Amino acid sequence: MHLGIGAFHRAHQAAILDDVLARTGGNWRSVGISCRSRTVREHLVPQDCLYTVVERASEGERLRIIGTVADVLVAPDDPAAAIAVMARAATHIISLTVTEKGYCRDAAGGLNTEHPDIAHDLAAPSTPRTAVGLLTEALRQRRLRGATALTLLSCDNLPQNGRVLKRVLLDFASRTDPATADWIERELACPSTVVDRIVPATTPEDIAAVAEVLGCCDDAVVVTEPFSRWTIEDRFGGPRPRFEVAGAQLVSDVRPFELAKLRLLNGSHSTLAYLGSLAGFRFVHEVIADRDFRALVQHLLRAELAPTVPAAPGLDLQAYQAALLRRFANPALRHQLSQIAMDGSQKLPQRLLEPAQSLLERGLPFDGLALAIAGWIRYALGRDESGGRYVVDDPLAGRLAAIADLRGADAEQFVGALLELSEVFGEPLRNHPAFRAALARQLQSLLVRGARATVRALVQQLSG
Ligand code: CS2
Repeated sequence: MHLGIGAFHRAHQAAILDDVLARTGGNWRSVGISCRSRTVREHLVPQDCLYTVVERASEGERLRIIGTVADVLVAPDDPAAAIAVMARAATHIISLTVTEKGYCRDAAGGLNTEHPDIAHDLAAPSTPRTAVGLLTEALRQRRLRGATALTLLSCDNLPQNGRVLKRVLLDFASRTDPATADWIERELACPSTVVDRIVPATTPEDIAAVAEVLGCCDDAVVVTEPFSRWTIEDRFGGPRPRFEVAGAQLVSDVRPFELAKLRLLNGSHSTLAYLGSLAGFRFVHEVIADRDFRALVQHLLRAELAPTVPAAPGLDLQAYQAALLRRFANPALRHQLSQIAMDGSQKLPQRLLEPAQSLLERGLPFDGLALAIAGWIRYALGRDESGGRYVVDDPLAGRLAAIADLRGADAEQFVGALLELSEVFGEPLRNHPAFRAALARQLQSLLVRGARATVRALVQQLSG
C-alpha cells in the first residue's frame, strides 16, 4: 500500500519496485491511496494503472512504463475500503508520501490534537480524514485479526521520519485505543528512509510531449531526473522486495544520509526558491545559472551545510555537492521555485535552522544560512520586490499574513514576530542574540536593496 500516491511516489518508490521486479520477478504490487483528490485515480485506473516516467537530462530523455501499481483508492470517498486493504494480511508494507504537514505535529514534535482534521479523527476514529487516523484504524483492525509483521515506510523529507511516524501514531492510538498503542509499540516496524529524486509537478506540455512520442495519451505522466536514490534503515517487520537489487542502500543508521540530503539538497533548494523568487526567477535551473546565486549555493554547500553532516561509510559529501550543482542546473526539468517554496514553515527547521544552530553552537560563521532564512521571512511577507502581492502557500499562512500586515514594522520587528512561531523556531535559536541580529541585518538588506543586490554583496564579502 502507498498512502499519498502523487507524482513523487510514482517517480521514485514505484519505479524502484518496477526495477526490482524486472530483475528478480515476484508478485509485489502496490495499491495507492489518495488522501485528498480523485485526480490520480481518474487518470490511472482507465489506463490499467500503467503510466510513463520520463527521465530528463540535458542530453536527452528516457521513457519507461511503470507497471507496479495495482489500483488506486480515494480515501475521502470510502475510508473503510482503504482501511480494509491496509488491514489485510497480504499487505506487508505501507509506505507514505504525505508531505511534512501530513504528520500533523505540534511544536514539541508530538501529535497536534488541535489540528481540525486530527480533532475530527479522534472524535470519529472509524471514518478518519488524516493519514494518521487512517493508519491507526487499519492497525487496530490488523491487531484484532492477529495479522502481524507489518512495516510502515515513511518517505517524507523529515529527519528520523520513521520515528516521527511512530510517535504520532502512538499519540493518536493512546487516545482512541490504548491496546492498539501497545501493539504499535511492540509489533510495528517503522524504519526511517531517505528519498532523493527531483520530481517537478507535471504540466499539460509534458503530457502533450509524451503523447507525441507514445502515440497515445497518458494522463498520469511523471517527469523526473535520471538521478534516484533511496536509503532505508534495514529494520523491516516482515517480508520485503529486494530493493537493493535496484540500487537502494540498506543501512543500519540513516542519520548521516538524511542530514546530507535534507541539508545539502533541500536546504539549497529552499534557498534558491525564496531568494530566487524574490529576484524574479521562476525555475531552479535559471537561478543556479546566475553567477552570484550559484556562488552562494556553492558556499552554503561547502562551508555551511556539509560541515554539519557527520562522516559515514558510503557517503561522499564532495561528490554529492558536485552532483547537486549539476542536478539543479538541469535545464530539461523546469522545476518551479513556487513548488519548493510552499509549506516553508514545515521545511525550514530541518533544512536551514538545524544546520544554523549546529554552526552557532560551534562558533562558526553562518552568514549564508542567515541570508537564506531571512529570504524565507522576506518571502513570507507575501509582497514581491515591486510591491505586488502573491499567495503564501503554508499551513501557517494566517499567522504569517498577520505578521506581514504589522503596520510600519522594520526588519527587527518582523524578525522578532517570526521568531515567536515556536513550531518553526526552537528555543535555542529564538533567543540567540547573534542569530536574531544576523537575520535582521539580512532582512533589512533584502527589504531595502532587494535579493539580487543582497546575494551579490554577501558573495563578494565571502570571497573578499
Ligand atoms: C523540494 C523537494 O519541493 C521541495 O521542497 O526540495 O521536493 C525535493 O525536490 C526532493 O526532496 C528531492 O528528493
